[in-house]
Amino acid sequence: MRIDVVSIFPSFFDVLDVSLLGRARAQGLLDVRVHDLRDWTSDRHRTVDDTPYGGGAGMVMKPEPWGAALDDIATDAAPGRPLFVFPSPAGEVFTQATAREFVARDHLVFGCGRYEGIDERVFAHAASLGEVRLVSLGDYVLNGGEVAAMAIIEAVGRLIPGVVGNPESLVEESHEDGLLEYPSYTKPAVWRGVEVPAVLLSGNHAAIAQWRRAQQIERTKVRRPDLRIPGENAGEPAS
Ligand code: 6GU
Repeated sequence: MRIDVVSIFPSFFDVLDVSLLGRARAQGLLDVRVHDLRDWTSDRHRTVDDTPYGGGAGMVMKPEPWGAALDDIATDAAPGRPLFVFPSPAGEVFTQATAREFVARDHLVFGCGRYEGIDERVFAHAASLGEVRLVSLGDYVLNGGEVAAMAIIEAVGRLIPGVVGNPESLVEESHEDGLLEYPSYTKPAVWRGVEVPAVLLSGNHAAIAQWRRAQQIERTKVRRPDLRIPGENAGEPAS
């Protein structure tokens, strides 16, 4: 998979060299290229922002550098039209289902906005070069798209076959089955006076699976009442 990132702070992405994704890049499973938006400016000050039409606080990212950057990256890249991902608190919420959609693509291009956002016309232009998604991490505000893009790249990157060593660890985790993950324990069996739940030491695999499922359902109900429990009717109490 090819991923291009456009940002005015390319060094945010230095950490892509470490851990699982760093190894995936070294192995050629993931081709990530980070670009400085200012390389597509043409004035002496390398200006990327300007005041908003209509007034208001803050600055807006100018369309010209973005247009030039996206044109170059779309034509340079692998065959097929890219998926442009613009992290934005005004976007659709990014979920594990979104990550699975994105990993099916050959080429992702992340456009990281700062300030009050990017001139709206840039999104329409990107849509002429490929598909466009505006994606939010959740209902809070970050200073720019970089940290969100990192999170999305990690969530998508670990779904590429071969990136995560044991593929079973991909299915047995929070959100893959619509539920939060069950609690985990390791040795010692008693730590600071607290015992590991006895069922986990029983060797009874059916009982363990049943206990884990019940734990998943219980903690999902308590911690995430907004999530549907698979097999239960929405909003109705179990009869
Ligand atoms: Cl994707 N961007 C920004 N700037 N803030 C956010 C976000 C994204 N998701 C949550 N907050």
